[in-house]
Amino acid sequence: MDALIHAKALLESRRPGYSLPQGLYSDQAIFDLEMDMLFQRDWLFAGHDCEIPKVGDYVTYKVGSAEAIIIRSADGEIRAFHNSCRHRGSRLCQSHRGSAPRLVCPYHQWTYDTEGKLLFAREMGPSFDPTAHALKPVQCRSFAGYIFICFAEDAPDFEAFRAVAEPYMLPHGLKDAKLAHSSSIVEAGNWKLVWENNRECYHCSGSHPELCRTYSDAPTFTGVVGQDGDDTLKNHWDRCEAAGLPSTFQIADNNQYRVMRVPLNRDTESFTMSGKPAVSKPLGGIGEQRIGSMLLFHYPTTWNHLLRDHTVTFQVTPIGPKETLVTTKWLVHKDAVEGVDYDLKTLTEVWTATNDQDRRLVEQNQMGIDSPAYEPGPYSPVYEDGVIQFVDWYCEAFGKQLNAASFLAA
Ligand code: 3BY
Ligand code: FES
Ligand code: FE
Repeated sequence: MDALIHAKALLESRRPGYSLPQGLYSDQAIFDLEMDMLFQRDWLFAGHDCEIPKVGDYVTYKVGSAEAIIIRSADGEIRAFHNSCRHRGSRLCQSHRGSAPRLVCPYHQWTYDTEGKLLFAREMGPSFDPTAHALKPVQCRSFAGYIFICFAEDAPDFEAFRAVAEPYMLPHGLKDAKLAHSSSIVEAGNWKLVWENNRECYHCSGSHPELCRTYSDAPTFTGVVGQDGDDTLKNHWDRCEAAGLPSTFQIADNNQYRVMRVPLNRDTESFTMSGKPAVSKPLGGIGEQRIGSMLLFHYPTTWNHLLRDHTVTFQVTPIGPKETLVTTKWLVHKDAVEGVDYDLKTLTEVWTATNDQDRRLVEQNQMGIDSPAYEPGPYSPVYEDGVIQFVDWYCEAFGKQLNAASFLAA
């Protein structure tokens, strides 16, 4: 209860249009509440269909105390379960990815099928009912090659997001993708600082020489204000929509997600040093050239760039109040062959460099916020409206959960 009161007081003390009070970026108690009340109650991006193509392939995904096993079941469906054995609760899958026809608990070998049913439990006596000890399901949805899960039984609506995003994503053919490369970096900063940094390009010209070859730092491209009055965007949308690609700016009523297609600089086509495509066998078979990037974000776990030749996806996983895992995945056509259709360095070098530059920015931001001199500072209304929008979403979503919890506790 003390933590609840503390969190509410911090949220109430924040000044709109300003960075957050220090405690929201650094306190363990706040972090624990965020995991329980935000991350474990909302839809989270957990991976891609193409990472688990065969029956029994699985990945695990952990936020706070909750961990899911996301597995391809025998019927071809993707399902998710809590990674906790129904015997005495041991973690069942102990590596981040794997493949198994059955899930066998390492502790006493209770054995489950790919649909979570308990198949085998040794010497449990005549009254033992295996059907009462299936793995606990985690809600799971997959569309356009993306998997989202929700740990809460009363998950919020997912369909409105799907209805908006799916038409933008389907032309990119991610059901026929493969994972060309994945990178995981741990940034010594709060997860909200990772997001704040992502939601503006105010820092781009000073920090991202490689990315700036192809990605414009125009506030209308990264932010959420002024898109309809931007002729460059409008011309791009008109051309792409005429080619059958949904492109216009759309944002959720509750601010949680946004989609939009943006052009890349001049005649460039992909996030490479030359601006030329990195992959000669494009995803989705889109005929139109120079379609730029389809930008998708969904708070609190993912931002994405869907290009013509490949897709780059980003996953934000908080580890502690000052530690965040950022996982980047490069997806290419499943038949594209490394060394023939693409070169891995050419494909990955721009974002590998950009991620490292962003990691440093986030870490330095955290260190400065930890200073006794820190006080919340103003966001640029021109370049940082996307950050304001993120912070507003966070304060509203977290505040709502805190209010509901204190109502229940009263
Ligand atoms: O990944 C992105 O979309 C953002 C846009 C601006 C900064 N960052 C690179
Ligand atoms: Fe899993 Fe005992 S805890 S079999
Ligand atoms: Fe950046």
